[in-house]
Amino acid sequence: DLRAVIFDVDGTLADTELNGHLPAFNQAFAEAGLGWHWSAPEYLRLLAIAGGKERMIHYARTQHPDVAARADFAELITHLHQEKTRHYAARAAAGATPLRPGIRRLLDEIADAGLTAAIATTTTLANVHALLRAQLGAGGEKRFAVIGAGDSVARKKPAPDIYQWALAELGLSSEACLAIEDSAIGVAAARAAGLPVVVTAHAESIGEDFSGARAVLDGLGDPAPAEGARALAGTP
Ligand code: XBP
Ligand code: MG
Repeated sequence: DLRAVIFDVDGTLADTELNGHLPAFNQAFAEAGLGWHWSAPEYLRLLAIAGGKERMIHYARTQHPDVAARADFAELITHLHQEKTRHYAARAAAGATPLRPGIRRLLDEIADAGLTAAIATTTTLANVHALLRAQLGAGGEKRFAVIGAGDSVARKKPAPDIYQWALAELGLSSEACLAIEDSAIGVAAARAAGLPVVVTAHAESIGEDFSGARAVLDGLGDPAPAEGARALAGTP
């Protein structure tokens, strides 16, 4: 029996990457005077590496080995990530990262059905708080019984760790839960933890390998008004 729905955040609950995370990274890079700048297509490729710190480390090692070899590289990454997180939170608080269509309704339906909502994300906890407060109000975080984020676990998606952490916190088995994800690495993480997964794809994730998912949808929004009206009228 289904008891809980566990949501990914970035790309699933909200459109956060191109309007939130990417400009926040670029702001941090510019302020540090590194001369780094990620274009949208390059960033979408870099999303294959989950986690902002991990993504910057991968980028430096492959594109700027001189920087990666610096004695203070670890401190540089920590500093860049702190600044990036500050910029992201400010953007989220200003409303730059809207919920995807249908999410508000789905959260209400989950609560009405007596089910539990939870979060399993690789992004930083402060980012989740900023997003939920801006989009769902002061009580936004309380709509999720458990929030597993960022460095709660050592290994980020596609490792199963954050889902296993959330299951342990919920005290539920994987069969009692459903994961909602938007990306191939998210599907891989949920499947590796034994959860059934539904994909809510979008323009940036369509075409990724979602094998193992129960269903691949192009969003969780309401049907178009005309379609809904036809369904109600019972006409084809
Ligand atoms: C998406 C991610 C994150 C963000 C960056 O996570 O890969 O790394 O892009 O966040 P998910 P941080 O879809 O699992 O929510 O910089 O805070 O790591
Ligand atoms: Mg995602």
